[in-house]
Amino acid sequence: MSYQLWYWPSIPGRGEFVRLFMEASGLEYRDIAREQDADALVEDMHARTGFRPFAPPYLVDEDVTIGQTALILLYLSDKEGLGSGDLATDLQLLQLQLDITDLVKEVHDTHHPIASGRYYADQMDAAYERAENFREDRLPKFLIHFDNALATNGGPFMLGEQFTHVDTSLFQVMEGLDYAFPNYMRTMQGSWPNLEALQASVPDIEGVAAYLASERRMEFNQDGIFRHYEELDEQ
Ligand SMILES: N[C@@H](CCC(=O)N[C@@H](CS)C(=O)NCC(=O)O)C(=O)O
Repeated sequence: MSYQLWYWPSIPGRGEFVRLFMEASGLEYRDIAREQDADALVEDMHARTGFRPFAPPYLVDEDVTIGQTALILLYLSDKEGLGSGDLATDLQLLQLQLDITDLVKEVHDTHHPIASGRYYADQMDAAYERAENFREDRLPKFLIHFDNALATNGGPFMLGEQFTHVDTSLFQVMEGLDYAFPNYMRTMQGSWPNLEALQASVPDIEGVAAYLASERRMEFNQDGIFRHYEELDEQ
């Protein structure tokens, strides 16, 4: 039985974190809003009752519907036997995935620091200040945190040789940062060697290699979470 993923069809966004893990793990899924359209997503989400998701992405597995990227990944990992096999370690992996959730929100807030619903052009001054603080303070703090965590089991992945949902997500984070902040990432190259090794290793996972070469893999774009604005990447 294949999973149903619901996410906005025009951006990689948070849906990409779910796609990457499913592709890496060889899980069958349908990307429903990409088969249909964004209206179908809105209609489906609002038709759901009970403890329904607040926002996409969400995953439907027969009569189970789960929202929140980190929880979707935990659900898949647990159900498919793709975790560590130890509760405490699996919760620590979830902890890292939630740290990624926080980082992704901060990336988004560099270009939309005041309101998600307003145009970038209407919040550029605040964005400039927010991005400067993000580059100088917040981003290195997050990346050092993940780099240190990767040293725990000798790499290239969090558990060593076995990849987890945290590794595919960190790959997407590094790719997204290269797209959004190319000057910064170039200047800082070598500062987080374990993350750089992970970024080089994830594309070698068989399912990921096939996915990255396929049309299913979406390019970053200026409507997504990771966006490139030169003025936000000044050094
Ligand atoms: N914490 C949630 C955030 C979900 C989220 O913000 N989804 C965005 C798209 S990436 C959305 O459509 N938000 C609509 C809203 O917040 O009203 C997660 O990690 O999945």
